[in-house]
Amino acid sequence: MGRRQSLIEDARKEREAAAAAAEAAEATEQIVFEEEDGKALLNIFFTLRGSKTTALSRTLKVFETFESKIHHLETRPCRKLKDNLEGLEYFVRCEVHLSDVSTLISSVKRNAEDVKTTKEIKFHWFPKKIADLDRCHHLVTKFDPDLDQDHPGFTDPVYRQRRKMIGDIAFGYKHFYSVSSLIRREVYSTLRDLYSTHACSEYLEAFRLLERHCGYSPDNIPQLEDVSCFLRERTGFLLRPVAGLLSARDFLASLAFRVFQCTQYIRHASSPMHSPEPDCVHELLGHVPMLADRTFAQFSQNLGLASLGASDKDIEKLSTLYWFTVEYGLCKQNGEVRAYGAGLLSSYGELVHSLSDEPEVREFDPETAAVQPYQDQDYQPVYFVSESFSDAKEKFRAYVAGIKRPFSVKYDPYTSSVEVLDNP
Ligand code: HBI
Ligand code: FE
Repeated sequence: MGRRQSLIEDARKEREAAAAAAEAAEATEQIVFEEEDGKALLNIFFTLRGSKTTALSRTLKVFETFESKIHHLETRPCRKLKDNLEGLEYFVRCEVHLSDVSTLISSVKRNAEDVKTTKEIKFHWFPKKIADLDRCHHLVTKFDPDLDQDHPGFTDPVYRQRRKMIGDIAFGYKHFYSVSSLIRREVYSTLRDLYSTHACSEYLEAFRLLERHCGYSPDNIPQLEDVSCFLRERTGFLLRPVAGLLSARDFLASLAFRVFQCTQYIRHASSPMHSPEPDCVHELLGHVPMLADRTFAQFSQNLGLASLGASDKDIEKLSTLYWFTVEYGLCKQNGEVRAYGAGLLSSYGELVHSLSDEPEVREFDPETAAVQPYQDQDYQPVYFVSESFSDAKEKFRAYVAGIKRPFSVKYDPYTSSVEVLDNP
């Protein structure tokens, strides 16, 4: 069969399948995942019995009124219905805003007969299995030393070239591969001195183990592979290299699979205590120890699962929640406030600031934290303090139940994949 012939054949099969689905049930719903959300693809079948010219134009007017995009329109012989004098059936495939679907259908029903519909809802594509994370690699150019004039390495071509080389290695990474990384002695020792008085107990325990088993020390270069193996044994989390700041959607999606996307280049030597973008100091000293805690790991994965296929608005809220918990969270411990956020534990200045009298500290509440404005240029003016990780996890569970998604996802740890379940 020639290519054109096979395309025609495919199109015919597709229409027949759509027609069969419409026969089986009126307004059946099927979820397809695409790049855009808030839109539905409708297949509408109808016949016309009145004066056919006005009936047709009135029916087509409905599609115009709802500004639907018509993908396909055809007529075909239909002899099934005895009182169908015209002997034709109409088939329209169109794209329409989700909120207009039911009004559009009822408007068509007022003008046409034997209306049958099937609906597909378009949602953002999201990874279904761990290897799909190879496609979650969309970088955000903000803070990139090649483009951001304020980046400490902007005027240093040698730094930029090395940063690019490490980034390219990460970019070429396919699931399961390893590269090495560095921690600078100065940062390591300075931060380490603060941990016993500023970090939460879960962090301190994991940090001790990382020093004992994974080569965390002021003078050593921990291997990503070693750290990843350590985390796998503790909580099943894996590290995979990434070339820079990822889009929030891709970054959160990987958490759903207990994968943490980890940068490997290090901050510019001119500012050892600060990096505008995530670097290996931030990942290894900030995130890794916390990911070794079971409850915190579960909380992180739940954030990721809630993000799969979510609308852009909900991604924004979830990433703000991530900011005030995983990055800048505080928690109560034995009557004291301690830090668990990676942004705090990897920044000497802000770690001290967060536990001083300066910032405002509020009780953690997901509804509030999800919409709290934040900035990524200076210390936070507001922090949220959780009673415990279990408490934060429970509160987050209640919050997620309020996010509208017409499907639910279930993680299968045996296959590292998510099952998508249609909600009835
Ligand atoms: N990308 N590589 C990387 N590392 C992060 O920590 C990170 C990210 N993208 C977005 C992000 N963090 C968060 O600020 C949230 O938007 C999820
Ligand atoms: Fe981070």
